[in-house]
This record gives sequence, structure tokens and C-alpha cells, in this order.
Amino acid sequence: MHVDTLGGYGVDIRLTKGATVTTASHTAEYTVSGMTCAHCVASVTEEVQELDGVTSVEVDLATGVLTVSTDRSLDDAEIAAAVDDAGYALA
Ligand SMILES: [Cu+2]
Repeated sequence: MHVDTLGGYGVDIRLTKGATVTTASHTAEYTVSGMTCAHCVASVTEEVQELDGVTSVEVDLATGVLTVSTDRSLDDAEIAAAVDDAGYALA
């Protein structure tokens, strides 16, 4: 086995223990139309949860209210796209 040493290329990994990561929490409410049962709620929840940065998803079947908490500011269009993927639309 031959190993080439790459002069000048160093890998510098720094792990900072105890660093405080401050993430702002954002919560937004939307209204989803067309949901009729618990399966619909599950579909919407699943799709929205897959979005990057989403920390919690709540869906109220009776009112269609979708409450999304994220650790970054999320574009409404991303929520709309996820709801659309589930087969529903934002009201
Ligand atoms: Cu359903």
C-alpha cells in the first residue's frame, strides 16, 4: 500500500465543547383546506415535518389550522408546496 502525503493540505477540525447554539424559534399558522379525516392530518403533518428546520407540526382537523414551528424562518411557499405534496392546499 502506498500513501501519498499531501503537503500543505491539513485537515483542521475544531470541536467547541459547551458552545451555546442559539436558535430562534418561529411559529406560523396556516389554514389547510380539503382535509376530511385523521389520514389527511397525518399526510399533511408528514410532508410538512420533512421540511428542513421544522421542529413541530400541529394540525387541527376541525378548523384546518396548521401550526408549524421552525428553527429558521421558513418561506410560506415551502409550506404551501409541502401541503400541496400531501394533496391539499392552503386556504
Ligand atoms: Cu382523510
